[in-house]
Amino acid sequence: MNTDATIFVAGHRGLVGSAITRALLTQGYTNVICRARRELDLREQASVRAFFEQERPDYVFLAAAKVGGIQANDTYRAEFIYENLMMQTNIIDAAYRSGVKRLLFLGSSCIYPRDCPQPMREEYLLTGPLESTNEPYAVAKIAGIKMCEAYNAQHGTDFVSVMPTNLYGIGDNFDLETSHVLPALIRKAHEAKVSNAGHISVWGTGAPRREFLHVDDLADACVFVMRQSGYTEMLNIGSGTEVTIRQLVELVCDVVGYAGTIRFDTDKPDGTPRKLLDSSRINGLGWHAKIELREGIDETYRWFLENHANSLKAL
Ligand code: GFB
Repeated sequence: MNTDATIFVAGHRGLVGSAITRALLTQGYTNVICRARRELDLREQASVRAFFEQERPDYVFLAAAKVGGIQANDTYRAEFIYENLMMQTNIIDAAYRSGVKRLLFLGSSCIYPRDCPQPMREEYLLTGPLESTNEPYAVAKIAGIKMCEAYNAQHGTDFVSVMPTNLYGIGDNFDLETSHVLPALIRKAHEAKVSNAGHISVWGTGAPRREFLHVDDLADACVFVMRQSGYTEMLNIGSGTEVTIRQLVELVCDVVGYAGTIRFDTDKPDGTPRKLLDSSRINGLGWHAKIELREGIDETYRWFLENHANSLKAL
């Protein structure tokens, strides 16, 4: 991927797309193109085709997606399957038609069966039933992976899919209803500290285990994979660092400086009991995560303080 190649980052305002854009600019890529939602509705096939015909990008990072935490996935089931299928289908097909050199599709670790053997290897895809809270999202992501594979097989394209583990970092969504666990805990602990509240409420039992990866590590991995021209095997991208939700709350409270009580709200779902990726395939290609969990949470909290702490009501 030459530094003057035309690179389209779909979803450049999201957690992942903004991190990929930052990584590309930092690494000297000079021709990164992005479109705001009001300029290009990725759910509209004709608009997406016209955009690709006109701009003729060489490389595409497909990071546009409707995403959210366990509750958002479970509540907006129709939107999660419809919007993701539409956006990714339009982009993958338009990329083929306009002769894109290489496309990288962002999947998710929730594509693997709910009760998958751990750590989860790429070949465990479609070997068992999915977790119900995020099944519509997972089905859309599986369709994207299979579409890339089918286009490679029939049309000889160079499309690759990556499966990140649970992500966090700067640019995250801190809305308590729709966010993932890590930004939610940062906000809850911060608000409790500021208001001297005696406890914070955490969803579920605290027993589920999750692996967390800083989004800047993911962005670095995505650029790395994009450079592996001709490599089309699906790749897990994880940090190898797994914690229980209880351990995560304790870590976040420590970073934020909140010493109150933690209450578990067991009316809220736990979701998948454990989701640890086997990342040996990408590690074998020479990529490894670098950002430690504590260091990443500390940085994310500082970003939250600078960008959100004074305007929480507006979130
Ligand atoms: O991050 P999270 O929403 O994603 O939740 P999933 C992880 C765990 O943290 C669950 C618990 O067991 C939650 O019950 N949790 C505790 C909380 N307190 C909170 C809180 O205040 N907010 C949230 N959100 N969780 C999503 C999938 O699943 O992960 C998506 O629904 C996607 O499809 C994404 O794959 C990476 O790991 O459970």
